[in-house]
Amino acid sequence: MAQKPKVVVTRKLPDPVETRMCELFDAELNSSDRPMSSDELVDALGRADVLVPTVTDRIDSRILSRAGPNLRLIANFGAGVDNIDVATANTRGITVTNTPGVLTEDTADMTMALILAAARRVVEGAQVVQSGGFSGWSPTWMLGRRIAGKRLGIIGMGRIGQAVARRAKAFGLSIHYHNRKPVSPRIAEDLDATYWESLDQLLARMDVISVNCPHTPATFHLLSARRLKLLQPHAIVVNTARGEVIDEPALANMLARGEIAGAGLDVYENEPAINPKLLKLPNVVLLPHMGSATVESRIDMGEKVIINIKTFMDGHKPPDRVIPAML
Ligand code: 8YV
Repeated sequence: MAQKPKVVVTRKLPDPVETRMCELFDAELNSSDRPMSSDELVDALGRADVLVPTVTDRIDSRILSRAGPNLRLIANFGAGVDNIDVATANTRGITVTNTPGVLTEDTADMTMALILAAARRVVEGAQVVQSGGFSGWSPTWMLGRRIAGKRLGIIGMGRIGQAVARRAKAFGLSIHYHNRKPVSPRIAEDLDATYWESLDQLLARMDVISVNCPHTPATFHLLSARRLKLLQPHAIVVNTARGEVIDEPALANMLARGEIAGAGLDVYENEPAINPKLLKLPNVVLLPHMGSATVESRIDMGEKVIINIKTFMDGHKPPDRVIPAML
């Protein structure tokens, strides 16, 4: 029997995924789940045929320049690959794969949860009750804002953006979006969606903004201080994509000054660090990067990783190969 490939997994993955990996590969697991330092990553790249990193591992050109001769595949556990310098990897003959599709619905659910939580003060209300502060109902207490009938501007109309649009439409929001190009006429009609080529125009007109695009050099600080200023004062900003898409200090300042009404954030510019100003604000709902955090998503992501490794090692094109031009 041919020797099994050495697969180094940087973080603890769900048990069924790890078990299957041990059956198929010479898998090196990380039961402690402690993130690897960059020196440890360099070591891992030196001994692996395949590396399975996550969003918490930064595989940049410096680290890739130290990769061993056997490293042929980086099978990312995650859809976003902004943690990996894909172009450099490819130049060095290393293929990169990701796990698209399987976390779409869960991430879209979390986006709706944040829209609702921010608009209807869900977390604030829960905190009042749990701290023993609920002294009775009042007609003018804890008033939020209705979402039905409002305009939602989705930035990035890929799989997740469209899944958000489907849900939001059912909640009575009207769908607007900005994307590199319009979606197909059939999808636009199904979603009753309005395309804005100009992001500035979209921002100035929306009640709720949802960021659903990947982080690439082109989307870094897409919501810059200048663009955030275009938002209406009652607007809510939700981000379940990547923190780097928004200028986080500018957002925090505007929220603190009441220049926009609220925000629901699952991701941050310098994770796990969060702008300290945000932590003190009453008008934000802050989650710890939980968009795909369901048992189902994480197992499906692991299965995708396994399929990508297995197909690649069997000499075929892996289904989820990332090509830099796609980014
Ligand atoms: C994952 C994500 O938890 O897949 C992604 O791009 O942002 C998350 O949902 C994370 O990336 C796992 O590496």
